[in-house]
Amino acid sequence: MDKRYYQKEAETMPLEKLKALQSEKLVKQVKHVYEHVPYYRDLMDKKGVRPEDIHGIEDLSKLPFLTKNDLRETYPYGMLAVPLKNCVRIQSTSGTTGKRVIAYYTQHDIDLWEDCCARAIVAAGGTDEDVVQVCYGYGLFTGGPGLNGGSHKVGSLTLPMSSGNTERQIQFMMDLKSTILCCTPSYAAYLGESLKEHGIKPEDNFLKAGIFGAEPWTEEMRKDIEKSLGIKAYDIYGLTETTGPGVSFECEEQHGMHINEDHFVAEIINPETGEVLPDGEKGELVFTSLDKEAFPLLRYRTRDICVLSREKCSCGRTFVRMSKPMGRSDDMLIIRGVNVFPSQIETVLLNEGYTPNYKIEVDRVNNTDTLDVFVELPPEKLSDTTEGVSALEKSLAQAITTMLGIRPAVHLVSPKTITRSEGKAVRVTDKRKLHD
Ligand code: DLL
Repeated sequence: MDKRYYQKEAETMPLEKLKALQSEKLVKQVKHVYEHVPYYRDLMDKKGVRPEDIHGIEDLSKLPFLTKNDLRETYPYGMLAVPLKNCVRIQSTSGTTGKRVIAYYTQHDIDLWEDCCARAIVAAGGTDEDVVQVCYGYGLFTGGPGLNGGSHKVGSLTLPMSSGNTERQIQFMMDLKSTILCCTPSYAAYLGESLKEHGIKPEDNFLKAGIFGAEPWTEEMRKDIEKSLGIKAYDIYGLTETTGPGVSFECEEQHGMHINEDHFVAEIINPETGEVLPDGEKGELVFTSLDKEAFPLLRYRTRDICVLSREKCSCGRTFVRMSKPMGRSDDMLIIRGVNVFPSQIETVLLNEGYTPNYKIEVDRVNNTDTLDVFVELPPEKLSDTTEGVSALEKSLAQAITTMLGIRPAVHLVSPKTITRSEGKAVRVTDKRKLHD
């Protein structure tokens, strides 16, 4: 067996064969959904498209889109495509942006999801010799269960730690010699910080790799985590609606995340018009799940903005690569008319030598938008004069202005005063929305 892949035949499939496979699966899937999900059948009928019109993936764009709103409208059972008795599990979104979405799984669906996570672990160098510490949350969130299942499939020793309890995380990490860490990048950064406080140097732990995702993170943050933990940090992407983590993952090349295209078809669309864009153009990512039985969403709009690339990858995988999501079309801030992604601010902070412990606050005062950035003063920048601090604030505000084109108010706060996150970090408060 080639240890670089978990399922080599699928992962390195020639493009033509892949397209034929996707087409065959799509035709079946559309029929399955049309017959079993009255809500989607209505959408198709309204668009004047019938299952017989779909001959292959070249016909994908004839199908209607689905959005999170559709899932809320059909809550809780309206999107189910198999009898409830065939389902063995539910998972759910965190509901931070509204009512929770429930995803259903048959055993077949769980197996394919865990295969996707196993592919991600193997791509990060995981084998049955590894000790995989999973500190994504367990429960309704897909992070813990997904990576847990993937790690089992690889045959690694799995530590189902869940999130939080940092003292215990460190104790198990050191005592059981964990080699692969799975958690959100913000928690990985916090673990790095905590290890340092315990006097544990990066070379003292046994970790070799980390598989981090579930929230946006920048290349600067990757470097920061790699340094503090002494590892190679890999990105993993996914969403509850499509199964969970593992829809795409990074290989050793780390030039985008390979989408598991034997199970999911990816499209990039213009979020305003819905028009399908060619590879290489930036837009909203849309997924069609080809194999899922219970909750098989067709043309689901993720709201994540990214770019797809079919450039050949040196790892041998043929699956298309997606860039790191550059933000979500629904979390992009428009401040004084300027489009701002929180990740742009994070890039500046880390480039200027600050830690990823920051908060962004947007408000509207006297009809003008305000942008406040709160960031911890790293101990090495501590100055005992207020002039010293305000000079640092001014220079950081200037660097952010250069990046964004609008001027923020920067507030340097004492180390350790910004709450650390154990799961997905919530860094932005838009008070303008609270006033509505
Ligand atoms: O966050 C699934 C997951 C768990 C992915 C563990 C990776 C690791 P949801 O809670 O449904 O599912 O949130 C999905 O999170 O649409 C993206 O906006 C964001 N997201 C997920 N992975 C990444 C990533 C899980 N690697 C939403 N980079 C998605 C940036 C990510 N954003």
